[in-house]
Parts: sequence; C-alpha cells; structure tokens
Amino acid sequence: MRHPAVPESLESWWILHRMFAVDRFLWDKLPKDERADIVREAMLALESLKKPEDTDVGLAQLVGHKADLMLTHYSKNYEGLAHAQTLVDKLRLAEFLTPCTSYVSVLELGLYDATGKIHAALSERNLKPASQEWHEAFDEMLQEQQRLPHNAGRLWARVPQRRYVCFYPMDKKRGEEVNWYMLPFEDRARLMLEHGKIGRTYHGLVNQVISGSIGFDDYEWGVDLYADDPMVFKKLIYEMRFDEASAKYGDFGEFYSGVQFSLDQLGTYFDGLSVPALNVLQPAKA
Ligand code: 76R
Repeated sequence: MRHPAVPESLESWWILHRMFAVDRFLWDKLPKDERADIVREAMLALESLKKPEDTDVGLAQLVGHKADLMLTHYSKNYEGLAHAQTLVDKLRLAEFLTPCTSYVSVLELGLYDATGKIHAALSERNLKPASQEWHEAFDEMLQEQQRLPHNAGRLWARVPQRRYVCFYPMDKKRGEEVNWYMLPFEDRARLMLEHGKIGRTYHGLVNQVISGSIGFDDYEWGVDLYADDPMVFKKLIYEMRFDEASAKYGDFGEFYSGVQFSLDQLGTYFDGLSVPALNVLQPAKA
C-alpha cells in the first residue's frame, strides 16, 4: 500500500484471543486422578504451542464474568491460529470450556513518522510517484525500518510476562462529522506523535501490544496492555482519554482484564485455587 494517505505498518505475529467460561461445578465432580490426566494432556498441548519459536500462548484468569479464561495465541502464520484453535477444542479440557468471544488480529507497528519521511525522501529524489523506481526505493526504505533494532525487537517479542493483562478492541471514528480517515496524513501523524508521547511516559511500567484487525475482526485494532500493577491500566487509559487521538477519535469495545498465569499452574487454576495468591508470574525486572 503506497497511497499517500495511508501510513505504512510493519506486521509480525498473528494473534488470536479466546475467552472461555469455565464450568467449575462439572470440573469439581471429576475424580482427582481424572482431573490430573486432563490437565496433563492440556499442558502438553499448550506446551507444543508455547515452546517453538514460531508460536506462543499466554494464559490469564479473567476477572468479572464476561469470561473466566483468556488464551492469547501467537503464530507466525495465519494457519497457526487455526491449528491452535482446533488443538484446544479437541482437548478433553474443552468439555469444561464454553467459548464466550474471540478476537483475530495481527501485531502491527504503525509507521506514521517513517512513512512521512520516506515520502519526503522519495520526492526529494525526484522519483515519479507510483513509478517502478519509486516502488523499489519505497520497499527498500521500508525494509530498513524492519531491520532497525528498535522495531525488530518489538515485532517478534513473545507474549509479555507481566502479571496483569488488559485487552480491548477499538476503532478510530468514521462518523459524518468526526472522521479519522478523512484527516490529512500530517494531522494524523501529529496526533499519533502526541499519543506516543503520553504512552512513553509509561515506558517500563507497561508493555503495549497493538494489533491490527481490519479484515479479520469487528474492530480495527486490538490493544493488549501488560503491567505488574493493574492500576497502571486505569491511569494510562484515563490519561489517554484526554488526548485528542482518543478523546475525539477513539471508539472502544469491551474491556477484559485479568491475571496471567504460567502453564505449570493450569491445574491449580482449574482446581479453583486462587492464582494471584500463588504469585505465579513474578513482576518483570525493569
Ligand atoms: O513510540 C513508538 O515507537 C510507538 C508510538 C506509538 C504508536 C504508533 C504508540 C505508543 N502507540 C501507537 C499506535 Mn499506542 N496505545 C493505544 C491505546 O485507550 C486508548 O485511549 C487507546 C488504546 C493505548 C492505551 C496505547 C498505549 N496505539 C497506536 C495505535 C494505531 C493507530 C494508527 O496506526 O492509526 C492504536 C490503536 C493505539 C492505541 N501507545 C504507545 C501506548 C503506549 C503505552 C505507548 C508507548 C509505548 C512505549 O514507549 O513503551
């Protein structure tokens, strides 16, 4: 896409969020050794998604009864998400899970700043827009962006190992009066810069994973935030509400928040012991 109005982006992991209700009554009726067998089978399957370099999975106990359990699947290809979905659905554990909702997206780094610079550099070189030379130079400059350590590190980072997670989908408004997509590129770039400035004051306190979902799901982006203190979500999101990019143009879907736990705690989670009390995910070292 090289339309002058369209900011370029770099994509990496395919992401599938799945939210389930857990039938604890049914689970508790099972004999202990059967529960252990079912957990063992599920742990092996989830480990096969967690270990390889080209997939990952995060587990979280959600708080509130929109859902009880959230699985966040990462895969280097789209089919990998389909595989993860089937694998989980075929587990004996799935008899105790009712799917509540899901979200499909792909990790995305927005490049407003770099896109503006690339366009300026190309017109300085007097390349004719949309000519073959222009496209080639464009691709080359975009690939450079991919190689920058700052971008490369963020693109293929695994599910952040912070204790708390917050997920919600969002849109940028496309109303008759207020329409993000009708703003000139420069205005959107400036607003995103301002947005990033607020975000960066939380650097170290929060990991933010933005994924694009246009073409895959009902909203335009998925937002995952990970922190060692859940209060950070409130402070950060509230502060952003006053920033123009959110205040005027942000439209939000449903919010999910919870406590991440490690795979070896799966049995503990299903037996209903309090995951937070077990301190399963230690705060990350800053
Ligand atoms: O600094 C950089 O390198 C990246 C700058 C940046 C971009 C391009 C950035 C930084 N974000 C970007 C893009 Mn973000 N972000 C959200 C939300 O609740 C709300 O009001 C909005 C939900 C939060 C909380 C958040 C946090 N961001 C985007 C996009 C894509 C828009 C597009 O391309 O048009 C969306 C939808 C979005 C939404 N953002 C940051 C943060 C934080 C905490 C940062 C700083 C991260 C850091 O430096 O560690």
